[in-house]
Amino acid sequence: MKICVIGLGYIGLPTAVTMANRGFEVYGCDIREDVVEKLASGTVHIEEPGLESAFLAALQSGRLHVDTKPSPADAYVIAVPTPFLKSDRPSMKPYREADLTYVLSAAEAILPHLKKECVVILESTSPPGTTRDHLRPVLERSGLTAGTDFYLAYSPERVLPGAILREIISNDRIIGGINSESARKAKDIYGEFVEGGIFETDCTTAEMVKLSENTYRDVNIALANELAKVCELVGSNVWDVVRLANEHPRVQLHQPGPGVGGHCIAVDPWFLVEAAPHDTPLIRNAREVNDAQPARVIAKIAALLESRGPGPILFLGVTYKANVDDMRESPCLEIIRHFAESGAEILVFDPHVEQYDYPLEESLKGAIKKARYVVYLVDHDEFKFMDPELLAGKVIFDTRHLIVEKSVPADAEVHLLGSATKRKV
Ligand code: SAJ
Repeated sequence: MKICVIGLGYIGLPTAVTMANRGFEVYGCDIREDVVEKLASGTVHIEEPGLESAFLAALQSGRLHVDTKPSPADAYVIAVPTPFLKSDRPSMKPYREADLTYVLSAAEAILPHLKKECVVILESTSPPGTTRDHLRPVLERSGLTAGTDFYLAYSPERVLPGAILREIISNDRIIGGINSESARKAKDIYGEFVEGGIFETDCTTAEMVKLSENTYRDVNIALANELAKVCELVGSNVWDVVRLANEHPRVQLHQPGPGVGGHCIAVDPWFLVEAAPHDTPLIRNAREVNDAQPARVIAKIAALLESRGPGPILFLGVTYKANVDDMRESPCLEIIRHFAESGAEILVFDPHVEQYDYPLEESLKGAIKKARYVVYLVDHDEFKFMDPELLAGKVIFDTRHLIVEKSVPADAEVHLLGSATKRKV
């Protein structure tokens, strides 16, 4: 079976690679010529554990081909971005709404190749109704009818960056068809490589499932961030509170932090607000709480600088979360930019990032030596086991609970987000 995967980014590329390695003839395409050139020369453009070797294996098998245009195929998988734009709708102002341009131009690109019995699957996270009300009309301009002449389904990607290749196979899959025949046809394809359960439903329900999952996480992170504020006021430590509350069999509190980044959780809840602007105050509020976290971190560091005097500030981590190279929507960007623009002496170290707006330090050790303030923004593994002597005399602000008592010398001053007590450990 020939599959054409449209969009070779964080989801499309691992999907194309997995399918090729499971025996499909895969034609991957991306509108970015630089990406296609790089891939054609045997180099992957994103950091993801195991991706490069799996990609090379797929290329060498002769079953993976890359191009800037779609090829005729039996099935099309659309995995393009759905960014969000500032909204002009009065009910959404000052918020943003989904931009379906990439999804719709992918559909346009498929159109000349669409024939009877083809299967078209959208994987991009999309507002409810996208498959039925936006994708279907474009594809039906072919003169073919979705559900009878060709099959149309929505199947959200659910993989966790950092564990994509494993989760693409092991996670359960939701497949929402425009009708049940479409869901079944799409299931036949995923059934070739998915080892988790595959659950069939309609396409709008599948779109809602995806958005609900990420919104669940966003709302719970907002709750943790709010609990952190309460703990600071009442003289408790939120990390202990979360850990102990989670001993309850029906409680699963999330972790507080410097904010929510990435291209999913910080974006997707807005698609639900867009669908029902007057009925989603909780979701909107959670977004606002999480978006305000970087400003809280900035205020806390500024207060330390005010009372302890100026000095070089080392920021540890730039990415949106641990052990990835992705900086999209990272809360660190706002925090670091603030201090850089306010004239503070800043140092930045992130072992996963090669290029950034400000110079990056080459070694963790060297960077810490130069710093007076050490701000932990990302919980990369590299930051977990630090030579305690390096931190002697430093003023530390930890937004991720990386500092454990034993790892810090007595004369370091440690401040922890969500904890009232300055921990002199
Ligand atoms: N974060 C916290 N506290 C937490 C958990 C996360 O502050 O307790 C922050 C992280 O530091 C990061 C952001 O939230 O800045 C998002 O990180 P994440 O690991 O929660 O999620 P993503 O964006 O990397 O991946 C999510 C996943 N969704 C869920 O776990 C429900 C993934 O399965 C999805 O495939 C992905 O979104 C997506 O593409 O939608």
